[in-house]
Amino acid sequence: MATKVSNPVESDFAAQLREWIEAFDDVVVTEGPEQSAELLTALKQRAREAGISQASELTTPYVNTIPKHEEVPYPGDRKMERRIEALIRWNALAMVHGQNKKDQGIGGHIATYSSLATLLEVGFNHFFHAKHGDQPGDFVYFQGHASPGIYARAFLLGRFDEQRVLHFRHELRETPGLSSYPHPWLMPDFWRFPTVSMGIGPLNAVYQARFMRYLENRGLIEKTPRKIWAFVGDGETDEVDTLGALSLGRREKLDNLIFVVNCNLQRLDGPVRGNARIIDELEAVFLGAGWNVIKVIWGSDWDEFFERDHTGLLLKRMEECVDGEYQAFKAKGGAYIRKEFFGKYPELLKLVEHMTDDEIFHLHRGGHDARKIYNAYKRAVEHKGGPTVILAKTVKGYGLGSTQARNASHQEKKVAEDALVDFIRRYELPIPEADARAGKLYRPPQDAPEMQYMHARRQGLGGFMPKRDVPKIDFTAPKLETFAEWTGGSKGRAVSTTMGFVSILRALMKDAKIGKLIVPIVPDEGRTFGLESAIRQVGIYASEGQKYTPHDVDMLLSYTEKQDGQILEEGITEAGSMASFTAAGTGYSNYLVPTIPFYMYYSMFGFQRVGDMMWAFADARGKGFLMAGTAGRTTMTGEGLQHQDGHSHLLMSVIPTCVSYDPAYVYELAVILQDGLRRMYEKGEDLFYYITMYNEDYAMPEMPKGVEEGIVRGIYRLKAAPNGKAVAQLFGSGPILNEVLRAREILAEKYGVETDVWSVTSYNELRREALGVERWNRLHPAEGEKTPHIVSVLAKTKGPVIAATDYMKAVPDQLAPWLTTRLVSLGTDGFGRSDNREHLRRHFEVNAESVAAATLSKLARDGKFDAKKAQKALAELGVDAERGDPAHR
Ligand SMILES: Cc1ncc(C[n+]2csc(CCOP(=O)(O)OP(=O)(O)O)c2C)c(N)n1
Ligand SMILES: [Mg+2]
Repeated sequence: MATKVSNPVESDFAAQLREWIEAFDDVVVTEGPEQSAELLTALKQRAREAGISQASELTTPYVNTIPKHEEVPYPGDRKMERRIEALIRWNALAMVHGQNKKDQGIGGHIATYSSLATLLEVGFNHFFHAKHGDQPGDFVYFQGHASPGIYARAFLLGRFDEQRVLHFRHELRETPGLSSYPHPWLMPDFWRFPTVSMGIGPLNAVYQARFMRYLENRGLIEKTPRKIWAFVGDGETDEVDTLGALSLGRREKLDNLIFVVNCNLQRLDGPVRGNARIIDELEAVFLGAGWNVIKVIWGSDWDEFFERDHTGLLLKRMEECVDGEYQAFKAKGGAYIRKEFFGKYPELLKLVEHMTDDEIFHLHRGGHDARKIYNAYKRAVEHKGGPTVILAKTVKGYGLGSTQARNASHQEKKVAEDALVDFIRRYELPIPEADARAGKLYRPPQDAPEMQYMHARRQGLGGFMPKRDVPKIDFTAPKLETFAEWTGGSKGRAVSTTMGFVSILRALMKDAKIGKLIVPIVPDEGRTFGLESAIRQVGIYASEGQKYTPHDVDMLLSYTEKQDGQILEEGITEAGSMASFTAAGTGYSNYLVPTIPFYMYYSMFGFQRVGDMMWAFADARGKGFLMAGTAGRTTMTGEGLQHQDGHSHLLMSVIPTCVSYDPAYVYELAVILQDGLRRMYEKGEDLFYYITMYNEDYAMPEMPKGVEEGIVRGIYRLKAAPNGKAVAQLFGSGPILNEVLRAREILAEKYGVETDVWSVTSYNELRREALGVERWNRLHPAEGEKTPHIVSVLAKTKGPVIAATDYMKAVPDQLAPWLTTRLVSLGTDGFGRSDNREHLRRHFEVNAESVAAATLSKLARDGKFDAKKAQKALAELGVDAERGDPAHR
């Protein structure tokens, strides 16, 4: 029987293969690794040319990317830095531990920082530049859960006094506290980037890097070698947000961007990839996305083993082990590692025969080795042409004794007192045992050598970090008069509020002073909003310009991409667009350039898709305009259930700094935009605006006199019944205001019922004001009662309030506490449908007929209109009283 080996063809081939391998080995020995790699690349290229395809290799051996012989020596005083790191670790530990002893369950994290400390310290001592001159320094997105370490460092540097640190997670006491995580809203002088919601930090970092280039290419900031560092958890990489925008980094050649993934192999519940190796998986993902990948897996103490291991057996053993095993090694100690890791092969056991179990246990991982980290950072900083990721292997809960590398380590807040004593002994900290047991903070005097070293390193790099300081913005908003074209009405021409907005936007971009600060952002919906003219006017930003002649070059509104283009056309990514909005909306604080973003999108794909990012935007004190197009559940026709938004105003009402409006007319929009520019940029209020825009065309009236204040406060009377004879008050917003106006005519003409019509531009703002007044009244029972705006506005009016909106009934219902028995809300509760406006509005009972019918019905209930006549009117108006409720259909 012929075996494979006896097959003459195959054995010939096997011999050939052997020859090739021997020849290659020769090259490796004589020419070295770089030339060998070059040879392989050349061979691969040849194979491609010959049409031979081969599976692409996206993981490299499980060793450090930078070989020892390419390393540069460490420039810092390692002994000193180790001591500083120990002091920081101690204070972070003492802070969290102490706080939980004092206030059980207050929380805090130590295991994350324990794994990250050296990765951060090398950065703080040698890489992270603070602001220099008028340029902000590097940006660092810290892993949110590592904040105790950042606080401990700031404490050592004297940035916080002891009292402040003792109020970690006690933010509501007399002494100012420290927020749990990075929150610029809560600590505006300290934190810049909210990162604690997993995935948002890395995504924002990618777009921040791109936005930095955008500002450079548009001449708004100088080109600098500044970097953006994002520290990311390995568990965090499971969030789609974390990895979703990697290709942008490559496409835009963002060599100002560095990710450091803290691969401590664990997340909250257990291992990130128990049955595999997360570093291999991430290497493939990042390499595939075109990033420069630097693996920092093994510490310097492993170098010697690699040198002594001539057979490749050590690497083989490393590649046999999965992360679940690597975690167990660090949890179970040196004897276990000797037996289970080295013990598998007698040759490997020999490598460590001269070492004690304790020495074996303390063999370092790359992410705890400052020299390895330094070399990786240096390469990352010097790398040109694209972003870099450093995959650093660490140990979760490093140095925390029995907490280290345990599945539960993420949630450990307290450490056994013996472990605390153990800690100070191991790191030789001059803390009395009793103080250690009590978890007391320890800060050497500021003239101690450690402190001086820390200060000197930071001074050399520009100063403290993190730090957020925002000088007053010098900005004057254009006066309302400059918007005359839009407050003057459309002179009978039917236009939509969206069209009105685009023409305002175009005018703003032409403004000599603020035009260049405008940043229009759009996720592939430019044409939906009629942005073609703006595209031609200012161009789409393209870092490499336009390398092709667009097919529509001969047309007036051709697709124009420019290196200094102004529009950020993000493609179909609401999350990416929101990240750009975040970068631009915080430009005033991060670059000292008050960029004014206008992010235009389908309102349905707003908060419900990227709400967490909007929340982070508010936390970051972002400013700007969210322009929600194709709004309304009945105004957006044809597209149906997944597109028709009847609830975003409710969703946006939850964000405290979001001011939201639902304007009906272009003049309202103009007033709101002007007021927004004034409040956010001129007055410096930390707000952002949510404005719904519609695509229904109708003639835009001229602005009546004296309504400006009403528009921004949320309500004004648009039409008053003659001689104050109104028996009901009709509220309308957005295009439904037109239905309400028609209802007014029906009521007057057919039923002799006179009404006032009010335009309600913001129920959210009216409610907020009323809540504020009500609270004041509650807290001052002995003083004269104040009146909420909505109550004073309606004080002299008679009859019920019938409020109709293209949003859910809950939107007007927000005023119910102050309108007691007066309010009837008509809204669009229920699933959307594809149909035209007429049918949609009849279905949701927000058309003029439904508004009129509801008014008569309420008047009847109130005894002001004959009930039988009201019932008859319903039929006359085509309102089917027995039809199913659209809220449930
Ligand atoms: C969006 C989101 N989901 C869940 C959490 C809760 N959470 C906080 S830390 C954590 C585990 C983090 O693991 P990893 O990213 O590996 O960081 P490590 O602490 O291990 O460095 C989880 C699930 C969160 N903060 N954000
Ligand atoms: Mg982790």
